[in-house]
Amino acid sequence: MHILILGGDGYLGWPSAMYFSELGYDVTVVDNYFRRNACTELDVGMLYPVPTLIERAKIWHELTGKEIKVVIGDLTDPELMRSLFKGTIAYTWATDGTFAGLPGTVIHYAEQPSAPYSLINYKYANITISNNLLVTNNLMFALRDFSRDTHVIHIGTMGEYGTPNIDIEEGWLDIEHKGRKDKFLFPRQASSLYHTTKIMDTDLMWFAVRMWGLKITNLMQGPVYGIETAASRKDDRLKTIFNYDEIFGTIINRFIVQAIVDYPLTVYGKGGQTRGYLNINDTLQCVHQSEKNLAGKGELRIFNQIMETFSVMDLARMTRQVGRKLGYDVQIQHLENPRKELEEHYYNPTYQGLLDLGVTPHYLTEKELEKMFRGVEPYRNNIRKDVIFRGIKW
Ligand code: USQ
Repeated sequence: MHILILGGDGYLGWPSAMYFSELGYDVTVVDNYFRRNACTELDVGMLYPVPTLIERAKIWHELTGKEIKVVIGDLTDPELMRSLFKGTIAYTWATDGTFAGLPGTVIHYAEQPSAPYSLINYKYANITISNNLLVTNNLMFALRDFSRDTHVIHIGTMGEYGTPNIDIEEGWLDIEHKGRKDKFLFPRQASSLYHTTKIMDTDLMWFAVRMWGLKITNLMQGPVYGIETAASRKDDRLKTIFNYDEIFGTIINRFIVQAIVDYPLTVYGKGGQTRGYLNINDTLQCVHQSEKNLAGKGELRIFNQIMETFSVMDLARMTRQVGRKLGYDVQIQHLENPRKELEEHYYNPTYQGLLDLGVTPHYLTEKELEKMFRGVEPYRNNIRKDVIFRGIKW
């Protein structure tokens, strides 16, 4: 019952830590504050200040009596990664400093997650490539050398597939070629450098599964939205990092913030770009079900982690409708698209695997959108219009 969360300070990492701790798991989180430091360096603003990971673990301990052990450190350093499995790790904060033991599951969120960040210039491209690939490779070798039975849950992205003109399967595709059949990873064609590093992650993990019999679940996630989880309702200081800027904010979270400050909704190009979306609470469910029903030895299991699909214009219209009901004068603007992507395309992904494991979807209803407006409103005075759109070009 020991879960190790790499990237435990992030938008999904911290809510996952509280979720599993609440369920009675022993949880260790590792983070080097990459996201926070990048937000400071790029001056992107955040909806509200968030206590450090150590402060949050202490608050959690005071409120629940449960301990989330914290390691502050950079997982691109192979020795740090290896120490988490060798038992030589010194915790940065823990009430009990003895080694928590080999983890049954590692959840790997420790990646630079933003497509625009990866395309600011060659420097940010290189940071994205080196961070994401080194962390994944360090994890693969640490498991090979110390803990081949640990199950890995890696957060991949639907963006690995791009927008092909055929149905998207869950990770794999059966091919018949010149009368012979085989199964291959579904063709990947990412439209950002960040998404390309996720393709390379998948290839590193597939190699490790074939060579060393590791057990890996790769969750191909779409853009996540939401601000509250059950655990964060205990205390505002436990709320997750919430970005609404062009670099780290994802579209639904951005649109809600824009509507609240009368900033016309930033639809890039025609707005026919269609993606699969999910609520942050469903990410937690998906990760939990993947943890309970683990991948087999020598298996790279892939699920598409989305609950429904929308176009950018669908989202803009829904936000406008709910915003207007709440008294906001929401306008929609079509900006020249800073990205290179199809603005009208076929999109038909399969996403049955996680539902079959028992995940119950929360859909993006008007009520859900209204809850998000209510969650953001108290912080409206913190919202900076200057970070909403800067136009980072692909
Ligand atoms: N978009 C707009 N206006 C905006 C922001 C985005 O029209 O103000 C459009 C984008 O052009 C894109 C779509 O909305 O077509 C989604 O953009 P996004 O910024 O919400 O998401 P994306 O850059 O694709 O990346 C996010 C997460 C990433 C995750 C990915 C899943 O940051 O970590 O991997 O969603 S997916 O999109 O399925 O690849």
